[in-house]
Amino acid sequence: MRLQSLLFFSAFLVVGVACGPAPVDKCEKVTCFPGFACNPNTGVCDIAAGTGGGGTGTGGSTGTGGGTPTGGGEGMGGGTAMGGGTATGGGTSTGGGSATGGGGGTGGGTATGGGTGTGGGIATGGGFGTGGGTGTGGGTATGGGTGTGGGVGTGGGSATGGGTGTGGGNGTGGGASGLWEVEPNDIKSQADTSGVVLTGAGSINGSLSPAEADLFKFTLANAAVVRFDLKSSQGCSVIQSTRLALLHADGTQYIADENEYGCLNLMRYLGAGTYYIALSRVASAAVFSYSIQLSFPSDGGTEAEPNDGTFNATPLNETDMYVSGSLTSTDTDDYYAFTLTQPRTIVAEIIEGGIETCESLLVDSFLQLKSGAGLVITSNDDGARGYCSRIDGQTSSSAANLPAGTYFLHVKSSPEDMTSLEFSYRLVFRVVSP
Ligand SMILES: [Ca+2]
Ligand SMILES: [Ca+2]
Ligand SMILES: [Ca+2]
Ligand SMILES: [Ca+2]
Repeated sequence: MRLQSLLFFSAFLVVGVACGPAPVDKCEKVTCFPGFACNPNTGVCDIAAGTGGGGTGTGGSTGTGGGTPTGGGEGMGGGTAMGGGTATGGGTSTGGGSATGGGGGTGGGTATGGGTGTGGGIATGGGFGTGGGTGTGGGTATGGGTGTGGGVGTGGGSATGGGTGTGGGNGTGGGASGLWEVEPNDIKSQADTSGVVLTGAGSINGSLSPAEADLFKFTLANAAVVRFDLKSSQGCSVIQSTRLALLHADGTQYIADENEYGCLNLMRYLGAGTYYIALSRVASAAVFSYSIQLSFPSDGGTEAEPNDGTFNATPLNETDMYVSGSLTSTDTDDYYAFTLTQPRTIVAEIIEGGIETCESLLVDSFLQLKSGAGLVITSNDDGARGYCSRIDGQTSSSAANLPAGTYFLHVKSSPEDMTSLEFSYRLVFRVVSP
């Protein structure tokens, strides 16, 4: 009964509009802020979720790497999508990253990492979407970048409130910094055909579900210390039961780190060549989006002996660097000094310096962080790979947010180990934000 009344009433309205005087465009002299659209019936600027919208996205721009290009269109009622990202529909998406949903959420929402979308996005390849909306888009990024990424199609825009953007751009790189995984990439041969190859500092973004693995080819032109950091824009707590491994060119495992909980990192001095980075699950756990960042601490040369006390410590003058050193039966203490000009968190790690590796257990270091007065702040014996040491202010408060001042890192052999007193090592030192 009620439905019938409603239908009748609606029909009446349609007829009434069709036969009445031409509607006045109250928006004729109205200029709205980006992301808002003028309602021709009221002349009021409103977030564009509602009707009409209109506008055809200017999309289709080609964005590279993270892109600046404006794609996705700036349709009336739509937002602005920059890069490989997303979504009109009311939001603003920068670099394929985050689209803040505008008007009511259709086509807006949050696109994490250039990958996905709200707006109904499906993330093949990156991020994941929250929110609702309809349509395919909001920035469904295949690979976060190439191709359909960022919203070719109805995404990011169709529907109410947004323009009909065919846009979103073709940005390679998906907007967020770095590359995006291309599935399938569960085994080495798939990693080869995916075309994703890391060649230097940068990052690779993707998402990992319980039943798969993600492999990436990595080539190194010159020998270097390479650091692989596995993080998530959702925070370290979402990274559970995960293994980060580095494989040889033949697919056999080189080194690995795994966790029950938290961000992961691997650091190794590597010769030039081809490797694979492999991310997999050691137990079933929820899907998470991730970024593996590759960085290269700079080569700070060799320790300056004698450096057996705080008074003659070898200086560490850079914020991401390594120094090569060695311990012998007659040189049992190596001191390094660094100065913080403002409160900072530090990470210091011992890795192999010669043919003997951390995993061989023949590099059994002991590392201490000391105050300017030479007092021990914190110590570590085997916190890194094998018997190598790591002091990590990112996971331990003792090396976090250190006040400005001078500090020392004291390297010696483990007091627990009477067999591995002599070894070469690299001390990798990094200053991070508090
Ligand atoms: Ca995979
Ligand atoms: Ca030494
Ligand atoms: Ca020394
Ligand atoms: Ca040790």
